[in-house]
Amino acid sequence: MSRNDEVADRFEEFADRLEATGVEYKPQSYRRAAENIRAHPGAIESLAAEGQDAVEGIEGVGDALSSKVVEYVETGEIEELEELRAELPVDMAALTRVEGVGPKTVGTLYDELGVEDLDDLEAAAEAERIREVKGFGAKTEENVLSGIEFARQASQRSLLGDARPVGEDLRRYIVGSEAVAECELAGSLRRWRETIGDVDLLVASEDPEPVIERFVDWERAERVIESGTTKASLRANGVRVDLRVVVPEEFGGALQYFTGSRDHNIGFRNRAIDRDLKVNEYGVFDVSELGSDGSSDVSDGVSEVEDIEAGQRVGERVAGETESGVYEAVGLPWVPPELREDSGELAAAADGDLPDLLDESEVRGDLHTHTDASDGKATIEEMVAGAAEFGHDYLAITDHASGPGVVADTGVEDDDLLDHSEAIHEVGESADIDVFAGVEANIDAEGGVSVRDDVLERLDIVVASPHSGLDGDGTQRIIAAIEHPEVDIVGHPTGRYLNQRAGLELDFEAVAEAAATNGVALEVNANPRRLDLSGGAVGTAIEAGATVVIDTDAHRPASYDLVRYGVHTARRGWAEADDVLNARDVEGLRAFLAE
Ligand code: DGT
Ligand code: CA
Ligand code: CA
Ligand code: ZN
Repeated sequence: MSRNDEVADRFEEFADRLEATGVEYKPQSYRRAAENIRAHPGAIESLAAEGQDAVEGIEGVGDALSSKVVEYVETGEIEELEELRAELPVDMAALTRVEGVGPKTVGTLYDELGVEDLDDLEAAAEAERIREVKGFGAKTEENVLSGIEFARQASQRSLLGDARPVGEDLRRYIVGSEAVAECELAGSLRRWRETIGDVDLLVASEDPEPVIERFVDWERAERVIESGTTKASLRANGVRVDLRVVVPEEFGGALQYFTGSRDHNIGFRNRAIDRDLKVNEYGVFDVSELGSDGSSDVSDGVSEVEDIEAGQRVGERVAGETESGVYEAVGLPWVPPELREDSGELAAAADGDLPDLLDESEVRGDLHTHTDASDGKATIEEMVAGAAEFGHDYLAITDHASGPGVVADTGVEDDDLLDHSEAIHEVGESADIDVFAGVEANIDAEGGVSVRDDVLERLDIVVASPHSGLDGDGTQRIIAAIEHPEVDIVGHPTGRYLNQRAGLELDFEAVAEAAATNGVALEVNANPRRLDLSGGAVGTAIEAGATVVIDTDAHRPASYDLVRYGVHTARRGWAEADDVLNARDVEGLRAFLAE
């Protein structure tokens, strides 16, 4: 997460807290400033260093807000926000994650019932005390009770899109130490899981002390949780980061171990045991000379932990310096981290059947993007130029049609879509890349598509997405949209928001079969709030013969680079370039659209 995002997050919290205490108008200006700071292409810390005037160059950031930006960048805190936090000591982020609970409700429930966190909220709902508060009823209690588990889980895990930049920034900072021989991200972050419990960072060094010192000195650390001789933990941007320092000859062993997943590692170790080898975080050891030592009880995680606590380096070391050496010692090719979820990857590796995974560089275009004709923040020209600069060969502009679930008044009316399409083609004619004009139509509750057929027919590309009524089983609804003759892509098929709402339940196999039959691509929406389809669903879709497409749903050019989150999500579903529509060249794309 960039510092822009960090400042924007603080402003959004500011807005929530103001709203909770009943302040009017001001919250909107904080939210608007937050949005513009997030979208600002330059680094906010450089502007802050130039002074308040420079910060005020960002639209919507006036005198009062620019001083808070400077204060935050200089001190890591905003005093007024700290005061608001003290005044209303609630876990705003967690509470507002419960569907139907907004900042205003949080403020009222704190005033009336002293609700500070999810446990308090649950207790109040169970005791039927919420219905006694003016403006609330039994329905609110019901919503709270059905939404609280989701919110609780969500509170414990960060979005990949928030955690990954923390890990990457920290890694760049840590390798600045001369004592660091190697440094890699490990854990779920290296596997690109959609949510992250904590960030794991691994360093190879002969001299851990200066590495630990540099780590705990990171200017963006909100708090150092612990600091030892070879391990330390800190919190940054709300995420816990665990650092471990190991000697270089054990780096590969440690990287394999701490990348996980736990289930992958258990399978891997069992395979090693069959070959009289012992695998632990220190490397691979030949224990064939040691008789029964330790090798009979390593098949479950518990005794494994005991092994490691005993610090066992038994037998003769046969691998440990590199991770590929560790796999090789057990008779396997290196397994890409995204596949390490115990979903058949070890058998595939043993049989030489690992997929040739899609690479970030193989994506040639973006087929779901917006401009300021709907709710985007940039013009057609800016979006096209941005795509060319990003390195894409083609771009589809698919502004929202008007309809339910679309921000009020931002959708393009049917009668205006063809004019818009003409304007897009006009820009396309003088561009270095191929530009397609389309629409993002809504899939209604019955699976109908919200734009007239005679309009859809004349567009280059039609994305249809669910935007409303996003609960319950949506299988028939999505299949109906897939069967619509003009639909090319189903956008964010479940409509989920990670950590916020689960979205539609879908029988992915049935959806994928319909998509394959009808020549419709299923989207992996790369926005880190969505990652929809998920990696698991991509796996099912590909298995059923469907084509997937990786789109950013960009509302501004800066969002094109979110595509990497979609690529790695697709890799978690074992996607190869052949499975992915926008890994095709423009001729291949045209052929698909013409089907
Ligand atoms: P997270 O942080 O919840 O998103 O998921 P991970 O996978 O990053 O898990 P974490 O941070 O607890 O540990 C990192 C890796 O270290 C994990 O994927 C596998 C390995 N590991 C940690 N503790 C154990 C254990 O008790 N047994 C086994 N077999 N592996 C472990
Ligand atoms: Ca972790
Ligand atoms: Ca960890
Ligand atoms: Zn969209």
